[in-house]
This record gives sequence, structure tokens and C-alpha cells, in this order.
Amino acid sequence: MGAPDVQEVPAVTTTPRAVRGKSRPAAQPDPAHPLLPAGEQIRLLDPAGTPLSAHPDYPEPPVEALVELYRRMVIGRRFDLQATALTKQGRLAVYPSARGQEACQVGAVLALRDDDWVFPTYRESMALTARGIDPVEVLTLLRGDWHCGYDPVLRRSAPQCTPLATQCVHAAGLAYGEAYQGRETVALTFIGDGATSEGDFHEGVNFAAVFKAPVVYFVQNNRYAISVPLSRQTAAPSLAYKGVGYGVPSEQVDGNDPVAVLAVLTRAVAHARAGHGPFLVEAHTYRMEPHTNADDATRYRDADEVAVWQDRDPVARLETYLRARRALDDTIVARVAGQAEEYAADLRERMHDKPTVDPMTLFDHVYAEPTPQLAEQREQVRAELTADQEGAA
Ligand SMILES: Cc1ncc(C[n+]2csc(CCOP(=O)(O)OP(=O)(O)O)c2C)c(N)n1
Ligand SMILES: [Mg+2]
Repeated sequence: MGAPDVQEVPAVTTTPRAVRGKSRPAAQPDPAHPLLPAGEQIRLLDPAGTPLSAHPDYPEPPVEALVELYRRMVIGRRFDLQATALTKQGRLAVYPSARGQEACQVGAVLALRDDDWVFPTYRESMALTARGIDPVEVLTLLRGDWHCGYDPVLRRSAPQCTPLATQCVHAAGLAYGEAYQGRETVALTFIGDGATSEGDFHEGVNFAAVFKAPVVYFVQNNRYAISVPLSRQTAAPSLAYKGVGYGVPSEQVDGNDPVAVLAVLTRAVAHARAGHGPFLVEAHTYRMEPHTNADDATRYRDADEVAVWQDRDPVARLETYLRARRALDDTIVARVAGQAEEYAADLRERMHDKPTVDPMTLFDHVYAEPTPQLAEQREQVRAELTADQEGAA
């Protein structure tokens, strides 16, 4: 088969889906999927990129989708490296890297339709850029300029959440509301291993289960919550078992196997869209970088452990597989690398522009009607700024 050409990242389309009234049929359990996850991680490629036998429940995605997955993972990794470099140049306040988690970040985006919703955490800048959102808009939060640089409604992407697990509740509410209005929207929420210990995770999953809200809870188990290892987080055999108690079908997947991640998430999204309620996926992965640029990971993990995961690199794994299938060749690999360099250069260039931020906007959007205390504080800041300006004149 000839190597398919790479496509451009499509802009997120925001055409609202037809409202079908409130006549959506009552959700039925998905008879095809048990509550318990498989005893082993779902894996379709071995760590070297050699295909394993086909899985009856998780068919391999079409090769064109895998080439696009590869392309966005390569660009995503380059974006991530660039963002880390920007912290060193003082252009970004902080950056939580997702290097090593590319299969999860991009696989989740490709499993969704453009009019589905994502609920990201601070770790998901790569997923948001893979969705086609301008990287400068994505980095607005981490630059410290404003709470969110993109329009969440237009982009069908919630602002990145720093308070752990709160997005799990938001996703349940949005998905429930969408289903209530007869729309087929699915909400996918990212969550880390550590954050599955938070009450909001459990409340969100339980609400979604009881009210059959079409949410995919996507746990990226990267084995650490800052310095706290998984062994101090849970005694469960897999985080995917956390769905069972709430009646939510769950699965565990090798999060560094891009083919398996896309296959499992595609099924999870289809389950939610069909009206069967939420689905929980745990992806076993690893963050190759420290928690953020402000963290020193050598204080809590050793180089041997990192080296083991280096050998499971998701980008190299997919490249090996697609080359063997003759879906990638040197020309396409070079072209994708060129696109990634252009992407990074453009980001670098535009991040050099100094933002102009009005300190008075600090008080906007806190309450619909500002409280007397807030109004007083706002006037105090205004007076100080005016005095500064007069002093400088
Ligand atoms: C409610 C709350 N408690 C604590 C923190 C501080 N905190 C920020 S990130 C983090 C670790 C989260 O780990 P995990 O859920 O595994 O996600 P990861 O950072 O590994 O992607 C903690 C404890 C927070 N942001 N919010
Ligand atoms: Mg973690």
C-alpha cells in the first residue's frame, strides 16, 4: 500500500449538532462490555513496535488515522520541548511537560469528534494544541497572563484545571446537560493517577453513572503525583477498578502504545455516545520530565527507572510500526519533522511579544455582581495605579 500523505490539522469546527428534543431514549447497559477491566493492559503493539495479535474487542484504527496520530504526536512533542525551553527564557511562568505521554494526549483528541468536549488539566497543553487550538492561546494561562487564552465554548475545550479532579464534576454536568437537550456530545475528561484519590473524581464518576452522562474518564497513570509514587496512592490492582464500584465499565491500556490507546478510547467514546453512560480508561504511561520545570525529579526517582520507559517511547514505537506497514517513509518522516520545526519556530517568535495586561481585569468575572469588599479593593488598586502614574509623570 502507498504511503498516505499527511493532512493539515483541521480547525475545530463548532457547528452545533441538531437538537433532537428531549426524546433521547433511556440509556441501557452496554451488554458487550463487562464492568471489570481486562486483567492485563490492552496492547496492540509490543514496546518495539511489532504488532501483536488482533484484539476482538478493540479493532485497530484505520492506517490513515494512525499516520495522523503520528504526525500530531511528533508536532506535540516538539511543542512540548519548545514550551519547556520558554520557561528557561522567562517567557512562561511554569510548564508541566507531557513528554512520554504523547499517545494519550493525542490519542484522546483523535478519538473524539470536533464537536465533543474535552476537560483538560494543567498537563494537557499538548492535547489542546493537537485539537488545533493556537499554542499561544493555550499557553496564556501558564504564561500568567489570564485564566484561559482560548474561547472554551468555541473550542469545545474547558479551561485547564489546576485544582485536582474538579474537571471530573464539570464534565459530568456538561455531558448530562448535552444529553438532556438531546445532543450526542461526548465529554472526555483527563485526570491523573494522584487525582483519582480526590473526592471530586468519585463524585463526578458516580453522578455520571447514576444519570448516564456520556463522559469518558481518561486516567493518565504516569506513576507519580509530583513526588508521590503510585504505590502510596492506591492498593487497587489497577486504577481502572475504581469504576466498578460505581457501575462504570472500565478498561486498562498500555498508554505508550498509540494504536491501543486510540482503539480503546474509540470504543469508550462510542459507548458513551450510544447512551450507555460513562466509561473509565486507565492508561499506563510515564512522564519523562519532572512534574514541572520547578521540580527536581532526581530527588524521588532514579535514572534506571526513567531509562526503562525511554525504551517504551510511544513516538518511536508508532514510527517503527507504520514504517513496517509502508505507511511512513523517510520523505513523510522528514516532512512531519519540518512541520514540527515550523510550528516551534512560529511559537517561539510569537511568545517574544510582551503581553499587555491591565491589572484592573483581576477583578473581572469573579462575581456577576461584585461584592462591596471586592469593589473596595478594586478602587484601592485603581487609586494606587493612578498615584504611580502621576508619580512617574
Ligand atoms: C485540590 C488540589 N490539591 C493539591 C494540589 C497540588 N498538586 C498539583 S499537581 C499535583 C499532583 C497531581 O498528580 P496526578 O493527578 O497524578 O497528575 P500529574 O501531575 O501526574 O499529571 C498536586 C498534589 C492541587 N493542584 N489541587
Ligand atoms: Mg500522575
